[in-house]
Amino acid sequence: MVESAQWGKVLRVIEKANSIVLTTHFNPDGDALGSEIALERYLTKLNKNVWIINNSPVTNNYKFLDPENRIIVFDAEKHLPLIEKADVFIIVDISDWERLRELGAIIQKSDSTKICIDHHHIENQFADIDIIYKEASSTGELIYEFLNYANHEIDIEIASALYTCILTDTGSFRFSNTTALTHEIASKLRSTGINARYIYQEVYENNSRNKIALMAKALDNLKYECSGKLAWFTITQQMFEETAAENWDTEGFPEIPRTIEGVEVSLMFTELEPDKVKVSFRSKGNIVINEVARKFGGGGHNFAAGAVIRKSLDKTIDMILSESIEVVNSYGN
Ligand SMILES: [Mn+2]
Repeated sequence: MVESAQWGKVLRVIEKANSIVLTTHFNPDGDALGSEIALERYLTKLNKNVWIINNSPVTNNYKFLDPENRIIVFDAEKHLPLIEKADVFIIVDISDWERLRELGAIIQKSDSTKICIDHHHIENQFADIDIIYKEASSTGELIYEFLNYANHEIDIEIASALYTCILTDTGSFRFSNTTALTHEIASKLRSTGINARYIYQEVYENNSRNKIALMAKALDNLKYECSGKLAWFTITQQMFEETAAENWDTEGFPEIPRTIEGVEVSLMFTELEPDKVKVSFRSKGNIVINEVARKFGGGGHNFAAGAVIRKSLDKTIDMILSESIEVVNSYGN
């Protein structure tokens, strides 16, 4: 649990603020969006002026979280005045200015107080107030803790948003970050009357045909190394073009090879641009893989990590694969 003195700092800053801007990483997932929506509802109840400004749009499967379209996509011309007026920035589910893109550079320069609430590893101080707790299943779990600390009622909307955070970041309570506390919080959220089945269907049974077409192409080139302990696949620019799928459609793909018998580690290489490749690392939980990600300028959790490499797809594969093969082969020796 986060020390209450830390939450006290956050609460004092919020109490004094008039205008608050919330943001999160590029291609926001369920945890990022649910955390933003929960905080937005809480801050609005406190009569604060709140804006959620993101770098990328809300994908179809998360639109149910934001029926009133409160989440806006950053447009420098329109939103710079809002950002300049903000007394406080709250950045959720990310503690890396790079992944906040253009918006990050602008916020970083601002003199207003920056608060970060996140569950990813950090090396150095990131914001003015960093609430970083790696043991939390999700940022949503931390927001839940904070709202309890602040004695704020968890209504059905907040509960639905926070439940979405936990559901998605734990892979529906399957990943190793799922703890007894995670279930306890999920249970408390459900007892507010949320429709958990509806949330599940919105998130997971709402895939576009383009996404499934891309998944088929991606899995068609799945390859194995290390006697089947390592599985990897690529998604090329050409595959995106052929299927008309978007970058964010790859959400959930890195987890697929990990479901295969005998696979300990999986790698997904996504060609974002001709010389820019995103590598997603996943581990079944026996082999720590975030050190490889960190070696190449990325980071993440022990068993789920990522890095962006500014090299060609082939060079990136060579580099990351040989390093990962070494890590996998040294396991159990
Ligand atoms: Mn998260």
